[in-house]
Amino acid sequence: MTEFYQAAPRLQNQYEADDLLRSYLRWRLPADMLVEIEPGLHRLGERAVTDIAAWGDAAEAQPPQHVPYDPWGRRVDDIVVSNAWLALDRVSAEEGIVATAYERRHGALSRVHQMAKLYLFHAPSATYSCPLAMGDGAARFLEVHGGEDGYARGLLDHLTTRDAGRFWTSGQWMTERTGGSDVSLTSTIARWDDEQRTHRLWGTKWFTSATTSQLALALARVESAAGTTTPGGRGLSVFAIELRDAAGALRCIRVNRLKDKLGTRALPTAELTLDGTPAVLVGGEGDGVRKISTLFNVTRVYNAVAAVSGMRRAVALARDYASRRWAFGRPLSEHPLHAETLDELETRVRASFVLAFSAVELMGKDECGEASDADRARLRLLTPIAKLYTGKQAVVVASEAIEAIGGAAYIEDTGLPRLLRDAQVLPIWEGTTNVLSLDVWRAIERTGALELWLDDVRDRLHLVKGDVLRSAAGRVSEAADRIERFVDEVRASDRREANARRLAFAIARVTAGLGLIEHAAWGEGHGDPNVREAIRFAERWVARDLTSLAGGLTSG
Ligand code: MFK
Repeated sequence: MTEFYQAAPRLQNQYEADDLLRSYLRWRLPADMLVEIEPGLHRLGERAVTDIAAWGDAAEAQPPQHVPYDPWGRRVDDIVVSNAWLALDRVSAEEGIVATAYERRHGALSRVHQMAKLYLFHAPSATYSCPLAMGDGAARFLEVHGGEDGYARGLLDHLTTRDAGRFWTSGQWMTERTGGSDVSLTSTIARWDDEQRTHRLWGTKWFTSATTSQLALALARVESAAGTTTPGGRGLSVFAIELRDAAGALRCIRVNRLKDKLGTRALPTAELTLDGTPAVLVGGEGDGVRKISTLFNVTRVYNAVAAVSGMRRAVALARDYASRRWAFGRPLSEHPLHAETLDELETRVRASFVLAFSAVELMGKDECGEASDADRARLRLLTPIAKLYTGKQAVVVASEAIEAIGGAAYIEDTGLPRLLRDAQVLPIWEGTTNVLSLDVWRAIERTGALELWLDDVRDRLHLVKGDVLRSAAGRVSEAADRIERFVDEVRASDRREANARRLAFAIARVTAGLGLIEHAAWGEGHGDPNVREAIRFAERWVARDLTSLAGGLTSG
């Protein structure tokens, strides 16, 4: 009798296997643009299961090491990373994972193209997407706040090139021991060095991801000649730091230690002491929190796309495994309850995808000067919403996908536990769910974003055709009405903070429902090959996630 060995889950080309991504791109992009960019997406989809995946696995297996001293006792603070991590840097430059957004070959839709690349790249990359996110955010910061300054332009060029030899990523040094969420407590000081004609920074940065980046944007408090500083977020300014000198040595920066994290183990995250680090003020003095929000709004959208990318991979693995694993006389995929579980996961992936890409589309318009005031307000609203909602979904989906595979997925050398470990950071960094829920209120109260969002939802629902989808659109409309009444109730009771998360989740669910229905309606009107699935999952979302919302949103 031959012994039984279970076949492992396997992945195909992740572009070709992703019906939703392909159908979404057919929907949103002009046909000639799609023809032009598809070969690159096919290639990246293949690399996502071959060389990039192999480098990601190797980088995970060989995490970064901190070498504080050289053999002769000199403090060097080397961070030794694997060759695989370096290869991921090279490939991300060559594939234009950041550059595509700044070349703007297709105007505002370049962002959609670039985020489609990120979506394929993130999951197998051992979170190399993190330095890319911060580099992209820094690039956008320099575009917006750097003006025509030659120094800022030079940095921007490094961050957005496809030339691997010149390509830089960036850190985002905000978090200090006093806290991650309350950035206004930042205590790093910037003093002007008149002799060297530069600022120098003194302080401790507590959570600096990707310390191998060449650049960082850091918050610090400028000290006056009299030795005084201005407290709060308004007293902060943004500084560009080039981390290393020409010989590769850190410039007045000490690495206290690398963080021992639950996940993202290939990513060198450090605690740093800034000990007179030369730094260039960018964007003028003061109002640092507001200014650096240009950066973190980009990384928040990255976070959302990365969350969907991780979910897609988890579900693809669980689905493949369900066809290979037999139990009780048939493949798992043929057990109705297992199939139902996978459908539930697919629904969450799809809803998260359309939500994340609704923010991506608005971001592209904003960057290309094509956004109206209403678009900008909706972007301001949907950025934290997309981030917070998809971050939470990513953990749920990874956990359920691991359970669907079973005990093997709990075993380290299958590589599958990483799905869950790496998902857990997504609701934490770049603003936790609660902090972002409060940011949603900030957007609503300061920009009138809710009313503009409601107008947009209602206008778009009117355009949905087809009997089946009209009825689903009616449910979305009821849920939107319910949100409007809920906000009135919350404002009247002045319990904004306690209700912030409920509101944010409700807006996320309606935005996702609208996107799923619009996509399905487009598919119906254009005979898209994936229309049946698009309708099925849109209806499922509306029936399950929106029907309860219309009746069940009560303020606490
Ligand atoms: C794969 C994906 C990888 C992603 C990369 C991950 C790398 C990981 C690195 C990190 O995690 S870095 C740490 C990230 N930390 C955060 O995201 C901080 C979370 N905390 C917040 O977001 C707080 O809401 C905030 C620090 C912004 C609160 O600060 P304040 O000073 O109490 O806020 P305030 O006074 O409300 O806002 C100051 C100004 O900024 C206001 O403008 P005005 O002065 O004109 O009134 C705000 O409107 C503006 N502002 C705040 N948030 C904004 C914003 N503007 C636009 N967009 C926003 N999101």
